[in-house]
Amino acid sequence: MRQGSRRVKSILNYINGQFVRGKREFADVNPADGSVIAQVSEADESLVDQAVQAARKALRDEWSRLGVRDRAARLHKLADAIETRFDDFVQAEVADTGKPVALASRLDVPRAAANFRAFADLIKTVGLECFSTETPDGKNALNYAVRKPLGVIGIITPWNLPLLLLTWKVAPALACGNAVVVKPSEETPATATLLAEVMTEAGIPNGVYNVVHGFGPESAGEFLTRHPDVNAVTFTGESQTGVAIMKTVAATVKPVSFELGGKNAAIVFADCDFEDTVNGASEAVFLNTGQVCLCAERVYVERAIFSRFVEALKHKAESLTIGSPLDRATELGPLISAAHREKMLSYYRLAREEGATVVTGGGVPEFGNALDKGFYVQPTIYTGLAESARCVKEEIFGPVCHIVPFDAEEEAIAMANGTRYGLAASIWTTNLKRGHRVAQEMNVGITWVNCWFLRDLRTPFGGMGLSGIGREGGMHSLNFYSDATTDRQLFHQSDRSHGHGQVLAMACGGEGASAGRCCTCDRAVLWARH
Ligand code: NAD
Ligand code: 6OD
Repeated sequence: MRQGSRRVKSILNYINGQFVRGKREFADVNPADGSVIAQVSEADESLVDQAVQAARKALRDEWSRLGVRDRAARLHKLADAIETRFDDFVQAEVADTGKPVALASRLDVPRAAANFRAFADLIKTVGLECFSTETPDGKNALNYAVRKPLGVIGIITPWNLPLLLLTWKVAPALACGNAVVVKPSEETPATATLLAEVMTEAGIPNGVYNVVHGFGPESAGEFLTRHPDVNAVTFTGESQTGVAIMKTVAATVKPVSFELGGKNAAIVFADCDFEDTVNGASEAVFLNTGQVCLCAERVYVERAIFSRFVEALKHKAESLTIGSPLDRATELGPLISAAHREKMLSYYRLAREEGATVVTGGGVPEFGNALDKGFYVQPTIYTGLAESARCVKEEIFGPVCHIVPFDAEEEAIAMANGTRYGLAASIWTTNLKRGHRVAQEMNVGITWVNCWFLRDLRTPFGGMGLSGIGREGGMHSLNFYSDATTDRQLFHQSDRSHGHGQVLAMACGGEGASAGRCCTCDRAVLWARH
């Protein structure tokens, strides 16, 4: 399709290894200047069904039957393929989200490759429970668990870190032997589709990874979550969307993993390393134009350094380079959409109505060029709001924070915990004891001390309260994306001393057992069930 003299590309659905056009299209808009960069093909209910059936077939015929090492090797190839097309992924992510090219190059795309490597390595090394036990009549037995894929996983993701968050779910789902149907955000469809282009060269069979485009209610998102052949739903997005999805999946009793919104706090003690803390807090508030679920929108600062801290963070905010995402020097890009900017500006107005003092920002920057059509806002800092103010209670999801002084540690803890969200917190202090003590008191899933968004992919990630259900990361992801079942028991005649040991006997699998003997040790197997 042509727009003016420019060619606008098409972004298609990806089903069973083929790019597929839907009956309707919607526009993919570049947030930096409001231009249409692509027409996206919307999947209707029948296309979503085709994707689910393709996934079910691929799962049955091929993927779940591959050995773990083989699956892991292909996930490594996928990581390599992402790196080979690094620039394409960066450009697509930047055009869709408006995030600075420097940020996409250092965070989003490297993390996509790292996600596949992390789960490929983990799946090869993890074990499950295996116990030596005895039958009631005193014979030796092994009782052990095996990991089985759940089946077809519906993956629904948001627009703020599109590729990072999508691969955070696709990687462990595939590692466990599942097939997936992903529904990326309607705002950022490009990198999920680009990922489809590298699936075949990485040796991922057709139908294992499928992409359907569209919206939420009465569109691809809802069709996927209510589909009876989708075995589990993993979702990252707003808490209220989580509520809607939970109602839908209840009808077919699917397990869910929810990573939802946050209203995160940073607590800054007077004994902090001041410069490091101001830099760290600036990242925590403004990274990705404040559009990271982990961003701090509430900053509590010990009174002795309150004024100095406010002044220093103001200086940082005003020094951030706002501009074109394509410029390597840009630190702050636009918000995702005109609608999100309108929401942001409504909170900027509300803050004033609620009695905030505007330390800096609160408006829209002017560029005098095409960027004036983009969805930019100024980085903004407030003080002076009551803890009960809506701006302090509600997730805003932009480059904004409210700074509040405190006198005592307990007061800071109480204010930080005064929210129904429970995703993340950061504590800034050089007193190590205090750092650990306060971290333990935070009612959140993730607390950082003297840092922020420092991730080891093996640790649990997720929130409490309105911030989510379940944990992903490392073993937590594997446990969500698979069922551990105790489905085989091999019984050996009383023989505790045999050199091969009982675990080896277990590893010999069904054939040895069905032949009546253990294929490893050649002793008689008294009884086996498969
Ligand atoms: P959103 O909830 O509006 O949309 C997320 C996805 O859900 C999109 O793909 C959308 O099409 C789909 N969707 C919407 N309604 C649906 C429905 N009824 N059924 C099925 N699918 C539906 O979220 P967003 O605006 O894209 O993202 C921003 C939000 O995501 C913020 O609240 C942010 O805090 C949260 N988030 C949380 C985490 C986390 O790890 N906890 C990470 C990133 C973003
Ligand atoms: O780092 C991660 O694994 C993760 N899920 C980050 C989420 C960021 C939210 O915007």
